[in-house]
Amino acid sequence: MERTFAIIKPDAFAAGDAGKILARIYAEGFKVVGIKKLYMSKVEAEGFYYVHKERPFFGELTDFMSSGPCIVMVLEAAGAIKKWRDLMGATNPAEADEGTLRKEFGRSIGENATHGSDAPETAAFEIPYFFSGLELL
Ligand code: FUP
Repeated sequence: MERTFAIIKPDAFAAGDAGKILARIYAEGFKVVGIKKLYMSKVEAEGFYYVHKERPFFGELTDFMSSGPCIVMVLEAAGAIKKWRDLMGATNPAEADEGTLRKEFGRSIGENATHGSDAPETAAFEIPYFFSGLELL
């Protein structure tokens, strides 16, 4: 079993799509090991996305991620990292396959409804950024 880190981003949370996205998560067979709503500060968003700090969209990205509440999760499944990224679809909703979460719920390349770790090392940073061991029992 593998664990990945996932976010229902502020656009999807504000639109009332969190329940539908969670239903898909369960339907696809993930175990929800950790889940909580939080309202990230700008500084917390900058820390989370520090790998992108030199990218031109960093300011816009961290403004958006701190613009409203989101839901952060730890999901478990066989091959969870790839399985969750496949379910999310391409970064840009306009390029995402039919049936993916970003196709159905994303608005733009920036406001794309969901986040998921892209590799085991990323998950190993992202999970403890938001969850303590006690929250994942
Ligand atoms: P992903 O792993 O699919 O979330 O995509 P990236 O790690 O490349 O980008 C992280 C986030 O930055 C995306 F979810 C949205 C934002 N982004 C932009 O706003 N503009 C871009 O051109 C690329 C990414």
